[in-house]
Amino acid sequence: MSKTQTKISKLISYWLRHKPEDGNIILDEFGWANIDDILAALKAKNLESTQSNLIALSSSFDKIRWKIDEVNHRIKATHGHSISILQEAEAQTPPLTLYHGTATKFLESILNGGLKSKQRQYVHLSETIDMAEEVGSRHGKSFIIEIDTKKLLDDGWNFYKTEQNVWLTSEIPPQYLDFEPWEFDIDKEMNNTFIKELKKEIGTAHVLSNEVKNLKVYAKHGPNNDCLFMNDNTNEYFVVHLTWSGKKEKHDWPLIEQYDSFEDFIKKRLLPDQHDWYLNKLNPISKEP
Ligand code: HQG
Repeated sequence: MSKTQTKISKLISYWLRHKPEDGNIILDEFGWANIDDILAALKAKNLESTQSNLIALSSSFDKIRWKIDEVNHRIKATHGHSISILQEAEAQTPPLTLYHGTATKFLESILNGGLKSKQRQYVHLSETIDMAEEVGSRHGKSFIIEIDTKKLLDDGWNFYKTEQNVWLTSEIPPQYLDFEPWEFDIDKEMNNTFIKELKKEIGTAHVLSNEVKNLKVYAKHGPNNDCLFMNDNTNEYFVVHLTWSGKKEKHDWPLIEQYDSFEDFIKKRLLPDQHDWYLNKLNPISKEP
């Protein structure tokens, strides 16, 4: 794509998604603009184009971003709006699981506040892990969040599907999000169960014996016994491989991994665990001997 075409495509997406007034363009309530208005706005910036050029440009993208109504000479963005527009398509039933690709630097905030639409009108979700991976990697080290759409539908969320199989929905609180293969939705009972077992297993010589009073459970590893404890005072994190023996263990058991911060845990443990999790999910290790 030439520099001029890139400039034209970014300008049009900017006007259609975020600032139509910047090009003296009026969108209808569904986000449609007259192509003549778009061409006039481009001309005002010394950029010449035609409807057929826009159609060719739109089909050259790596993904669908615009919808062009050639008969009525209209154009709209299919997704990514920060301005409020009505969805023309009826709300639809999404697949049981959708994915949101984000960057690890956003994780702690998302864990606490859920998925926000930020500058956009909707949260954007992908149908495949690959699509989510591509979206997340635009912001940094990519991390995949799984969305339990059945729970959201039961609790009243609407989902809209774009031409590009991007799913749009409202902001999503943290309890509907899965950060595979770790579970962060720890209730008081689970916290007490894990703390009680930890106290049973560690002897006075264990590195955690003086910390237990400041520890709380932050997450547990779905497939195995690993449990992430956080020290409220020092903001340190410990992954402990509980033996669930219910009795004092010898030497330095249960074994632990110490992390200086949550970011350190994400980098050294959560991200590698997720990579293995999806690798096995996508290419299950064959069960044949
Ligand atoms: C993150 C592209 C901190 C969110 C894609 C994302 C998509 C939070 C970023 C479309 C947060 C917003 C949209 C919270 C969410 N705390 N960060 N509580 N909640 N975030 O670009 O989904 O290629 O607005 O995870 O394909 O990356 O442009 O959203 O990382 O369809 O056509 O805040 O844009 O389409 O970033 O991308 P964005 P997005 P195009």
